[in-house]
Amino acid sequence: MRTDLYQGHDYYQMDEWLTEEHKLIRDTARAWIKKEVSPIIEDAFEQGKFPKHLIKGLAEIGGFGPYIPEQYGGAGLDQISYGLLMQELERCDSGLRSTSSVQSSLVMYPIWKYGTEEQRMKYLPKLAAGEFIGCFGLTEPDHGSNPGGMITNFKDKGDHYLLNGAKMWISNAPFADIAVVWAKDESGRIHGLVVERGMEGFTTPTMTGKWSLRASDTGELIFDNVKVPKENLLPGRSGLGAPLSCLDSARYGIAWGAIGAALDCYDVALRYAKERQQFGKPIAGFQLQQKKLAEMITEITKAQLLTFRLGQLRNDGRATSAQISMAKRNNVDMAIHIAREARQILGGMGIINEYPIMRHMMNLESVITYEGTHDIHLLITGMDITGENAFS
Ligand code: TGC
Ligand code: FAD
Repeated sequence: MRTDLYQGHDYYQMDEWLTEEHKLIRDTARAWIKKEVSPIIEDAFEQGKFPKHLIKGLAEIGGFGPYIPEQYGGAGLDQISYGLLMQELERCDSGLRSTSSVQSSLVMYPIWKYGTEEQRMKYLPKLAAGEFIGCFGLTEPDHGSNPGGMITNFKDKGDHYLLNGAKMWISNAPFADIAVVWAKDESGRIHGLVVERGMEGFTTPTMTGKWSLRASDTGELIFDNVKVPKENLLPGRSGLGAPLSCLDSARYGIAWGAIGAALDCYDVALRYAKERQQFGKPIAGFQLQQKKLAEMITEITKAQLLTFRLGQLRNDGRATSAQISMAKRNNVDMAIHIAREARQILGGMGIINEYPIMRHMMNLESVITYEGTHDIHLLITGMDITGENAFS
């Protein structure tokens, strides 16, 4: 088993912008990961299972609802803290960050923002403590990039709603206790509903065969005449903007997370290049390897600056959806390139699981697709700057 020697890289001294609390949150997460997760993550990835015994520890480091107010069990932290946590988690594995960001931004966030006080008190403290795991059902087999076309629907039956349809590619679905599901009412308007495991007609088959994000469980959500109590509808917001606003929060977390994956690849490649000797000297002494490493730290530093500024804007409530799209798209693409370059620096050793690089590379293929594909985020920027919609 490889010892996790990771140390952060801060080429532009951005740590000076962090508070003592930020550093404590980051360092606590890093220490927990090195002790509890790094030793088992390759195994979990190989087995294709999320290691559920980590849920308690994830809750303890603030991984579930870091910015949700303390009165609901969250940690009441700011957006930079949330970002730093996502960066540390994805530094280890994108699937680990997924579990945390889905729970925080796609399950707790909509219940907090659009739920009743009763719904908040019923679900949020349990989700924050990891006693409940949630999932978010937006994507359908025939509606991925275009969620507005969804066909999952519910009918008002007087004392309950009757829910029918199917969702696909849902992170955490196979073991989630609750699902925040987006479905159309009889007039075609989209609403969020909390569907609980055990409701008759609700099943969550596991999706198998993934070569990416293997340490995260992915499944379907099937609704076959599910009777959903009326009090499970989230009344605070309807329309496609409701789920998309949750995505803003999760995409912001991914922007930070992707930097974590890139930092890990860079860290491993830099250390390897200094140690590995060929032609009588360390390969770090060859210009071609230096070019790769120098470009990596340049791109990481640019992404760190972009994302830190985005965090400040989010703290002030001023970040736009289009700014978040730009950061998600740029950072994930940057991380994929760095993973590919880092793998080459390790030569043959780059392809085996003694090092994390191939795992990051495979994971990032999901990250560049979910929460809006690379293309969709470009079109969001395109529409923002031109005013022209090129989606349809
Ligand atoms: P469009 O007409 O542009 O917008 C419909 C309404 O929504 C509003 N809106 C937003 N509101 C809040 N936040 C945003 N980011 C918003 N973007 C748009 C918009 O103002 C409008 O409001 P109103 O009041 O006028 O009705 O919608 P469209 O149908 O043209 O679609 C736009 C598009 C393509 C950008 C959008 O649908 C999109 O982002 N597609 C990508 C789908 C996606 O990202 N799916 C993610 C599924 S969840 C997931 O992947 C989890 S992975 C988790 C993990 O494991 O980490
Ligand atoms: P499609 O929408 O079919 O896109 C296929 C290709 O066409 C892409 O390259 C896309 O960019 C391109 N394309 C589509 N529309 C346009 C256009 N207008 N112009 C130009 N190009 C276009 N969803 C959830 O709801 N909850 C989850 O928890 C969740 N977890 C996921 C976990 C994993 C591991 C994965 C892989 C996906 C997950 N998703 C989840 C689904 C994810 O959000 C979708 O896969 C994603 O939104 C893309 O949808 P799609 O796969 O149907 O691709």
